[in-house]
Amino acid sequence: MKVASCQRLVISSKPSLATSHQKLTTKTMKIERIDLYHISMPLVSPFGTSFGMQQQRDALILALHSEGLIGWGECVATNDPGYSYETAVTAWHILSDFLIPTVLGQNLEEPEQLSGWLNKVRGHPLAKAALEQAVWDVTAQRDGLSFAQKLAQPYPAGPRERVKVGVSIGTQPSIAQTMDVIAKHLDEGYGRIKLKIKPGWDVKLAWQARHTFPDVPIMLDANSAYTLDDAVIFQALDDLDLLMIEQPLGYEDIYDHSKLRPQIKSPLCLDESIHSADDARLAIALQACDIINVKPARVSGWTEARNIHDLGVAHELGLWVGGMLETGVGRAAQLALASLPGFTLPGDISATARYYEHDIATSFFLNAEDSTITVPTGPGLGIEVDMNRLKAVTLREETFTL
Ligand code: OSB
Ligand code: MG
Repeated sequence: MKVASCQRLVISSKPSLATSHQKLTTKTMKIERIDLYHISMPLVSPFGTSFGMQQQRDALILALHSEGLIGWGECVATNDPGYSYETAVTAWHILSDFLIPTVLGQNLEEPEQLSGWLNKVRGHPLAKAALEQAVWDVTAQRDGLSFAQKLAQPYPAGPRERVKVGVSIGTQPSIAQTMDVIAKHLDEGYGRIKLKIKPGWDVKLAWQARHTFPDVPIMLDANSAYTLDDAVIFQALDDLDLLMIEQPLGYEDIYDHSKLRPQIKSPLCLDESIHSADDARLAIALQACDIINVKPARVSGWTEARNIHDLGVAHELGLWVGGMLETGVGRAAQLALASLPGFTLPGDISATARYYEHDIATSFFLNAEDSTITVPTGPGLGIEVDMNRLKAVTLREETFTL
């Protein structure tokens, strides 16, 4: 494919707090410059899943400059291709060599235009979503709206002010230690617990959690660690009154999930397998799930996430917003999505302190009385990026101009 060429230079900008809140009257916004940062941040505790253990969180942060405003995006592709085939390094390649050259110099009106510009690049939803987040942020700022208000424009009720959240707990060294971690998070005020499972770390764990915490909403996430032959394992969980079982089977599979679903009592949720509204339509047609975990990055961004929201509402699916251990930049945009009316189940959106000791942007806190986080109301994402901290955790940085 042919892509526009652009200037690339490595910059070092002066440390300052980046704010870009001003209302403009011009509708069309020229995309003038994009800064890309590959960051690496230590997690407060290691995060274990069926696909691996993570202690250090790599991500890309993107700053899009237009008409005196800055829109921020986070690419949640991580160190290794365990959750998705994308990594921070493949996303850097796709963004810097294809996506950014395609959008630089374009006249932006609304975020919905972006997918049309990017559709010559197949796949790579996590890379695309970083750019889309920045485009939603910058256009919301232009319109004098919060990200949530802009996203919620089609819905008469507008965005919710607070969204229900839970905590996702990685695999631990023992079941007893897992019970301690659950107790700690319940103490902090989290009202929904998600436990990561994998073969050999499932029925006993879930049984112990249910009996130790009889009234707590508990769900399990397998991250694709099982096959249809394991149906008996999921049947053994039938009487534990689980909120749901997330992505038990193949990471691209929809068909086998439709075969498993009628064999078990727990509601079935898809995460990895849903990359688009078309995938969601297929899952609905095959009755493969009761619930969808909507991660904007996995579906190329907020526009498609909202399409899936609308489809889910129309077909009475359960819906919630998933997480990828985001920094404050990504978390603000997750909260905006979760403020839409159809997201009625608690999201994997925890307080900053659950992930990072020192984040690169505004911290978020749990409202312990109702296990919610307050949706930012300032223009765009409504956060401040701490440029000193961003620079301190940056491994590689590049700026792209026309
Ligand atoms: O499957 O939902 C998942 C984190 C990284 C990759 C995949 C997943 C997760 C989580 C963490 O469960 C959710 C969070 O951000 O708290
Ligand atoms: Mg998941």
